[in-house]
Amino acid sequence: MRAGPGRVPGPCPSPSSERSGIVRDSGVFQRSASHFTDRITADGRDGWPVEAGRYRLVVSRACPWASRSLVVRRLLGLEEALSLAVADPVQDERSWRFTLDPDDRDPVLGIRFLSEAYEAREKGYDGGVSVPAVVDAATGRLVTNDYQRLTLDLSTEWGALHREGAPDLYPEALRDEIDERMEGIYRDVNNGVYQAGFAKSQEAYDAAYARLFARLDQVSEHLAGQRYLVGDTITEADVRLFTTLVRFDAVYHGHFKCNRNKLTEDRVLWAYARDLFQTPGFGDTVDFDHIKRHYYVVHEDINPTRVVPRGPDLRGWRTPHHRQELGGRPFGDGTPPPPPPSSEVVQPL
Ligand SMILES: N[C@@H](CCC(=O)N[C@@H](CS)C(=O)NCC(=O)O)C(=O)O
Repeated sequence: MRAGPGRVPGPCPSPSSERSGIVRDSGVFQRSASHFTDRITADGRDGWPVEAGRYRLVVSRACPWASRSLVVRRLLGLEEALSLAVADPVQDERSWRFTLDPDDRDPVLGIRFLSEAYEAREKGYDGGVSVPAVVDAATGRLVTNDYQRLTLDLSTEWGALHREGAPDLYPEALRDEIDERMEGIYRDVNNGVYQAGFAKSQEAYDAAYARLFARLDQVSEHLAGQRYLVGDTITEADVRLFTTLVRFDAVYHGHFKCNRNKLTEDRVLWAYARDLFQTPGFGDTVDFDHIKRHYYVVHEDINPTRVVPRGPDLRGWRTPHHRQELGGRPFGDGTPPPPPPSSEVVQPL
């Protein structure tokens, strides 16, 4: 199924534009909905049954939406079942490309650009090409780019392939609370930083900035007394907050003008983010080099020189966080994941 209206079609946009959304007349950045919303499920009702080795997850380690799926895949131990393609953090006019691989081709899909999988799915497709994307390896066709649903399905539909000791990231009894938290965090924080960064009017920027820091203050207060966002274990809500916090000082604070304060200046959120970063499955998916190069090089309209800043100093991420004093059981009745496969190891800090 192809859902929702596509982005305004047209010639290949320049790499400097944010191609996953439009800026309205009011100057407000509006994110477009995912176009391909088929689901990979245990019963295969959309024609895509969960199957070990059948699909390829295409990500950029720079992208916060794709990084959710990187973390969840690690926590659930799906690395063998769902293989990984990592795109170059810097897109060109044909969007995401596999220039980190030998011969500039993804070795499994045999393609040079992710757009080829979109085209295989829909001939003449002229909408946005985004990560994360899941591709059917045998046919080379895109299955889904619905990042909101993808991680929830990895938790709830891929259960037969989870590792032993995998945590329950979306426990049934807590779903309402998790959904509610995630909704506010999505609107004001995950997407809020983009609305500040891509605002084309002072009013739009001011509004996004105000909502962002009001929400961060509220979340910080909440997390002062408990280790995780919902319940006493890591859930999907923590994954989604983490992927924005880990980028905050490196890109959002300067590049997106989210500069009331740095993450490191909020005692609670900084300790919370460090706690997760040091938890297996989180920090070992993060590549700050990819993150910085993507934002500062690709968004030419807000950083015309494309100069990538050297800072911030990242060594603080490894310092003690003391959050265990709040209790909490990170993996509930489960266990932490083992180290990533050698092919997926990211340069340590
Ligand atoms: N709105 C996107 C959400 C994911 C997303 O925005 N990914 C960004 C990277 S952080 C992307 O791939 N952008 C490429 C582009 O817009 O050309 C979608 O359509 O699914």
